[in-house]
Amino acid sequence: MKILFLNGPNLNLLGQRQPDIYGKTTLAEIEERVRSRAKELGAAVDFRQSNHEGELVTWIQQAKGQFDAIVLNPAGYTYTSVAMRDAISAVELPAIEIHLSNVHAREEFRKNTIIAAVCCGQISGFGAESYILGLHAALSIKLK
Ligand code: CA2
Repeated sequence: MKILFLNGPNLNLLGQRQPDIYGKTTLAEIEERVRSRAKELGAAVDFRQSNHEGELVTWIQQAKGQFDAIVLNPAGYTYTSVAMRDAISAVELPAIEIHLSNVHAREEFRKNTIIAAVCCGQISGFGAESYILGLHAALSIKLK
């Protein structure tokens, strides 16, 4: 079981700015936690971050045949990227949308994800643990 983790714009800043909203854990530390749990569960993970929409779209397209599922935190692109949404639809792999913060308890615009409709489900509000829950969700979908 191979799972692709994708992270959208500004998530490279995690742990350095706005710790009140996004926590003190860096993206590298989250990756380490995901890798460790995945190893225990017998899964392989690839963990990537980009600030560029096109690069994220290309990675989604290339996932076909390479990965069994995609777990993604689209960050700011959650609300704007028709291109990412179309790529997820086209690639026909199970995808899970994750967020560190509870996007439903914040500004109104953060409730309007355009990515969630092409995903199996959404995990939001558990901080770094959202990534581990995303890993579990991806594994449970494939075992169905
Ligand atoms: O809660 C999440 O995971 C978000 O996807 C994070 C996005 C935000 O636009 C979404 O509504 C919810 C923002 C990512 C920016 O990350 C930063 C990290 C540290 C400092 C500044 C931004």
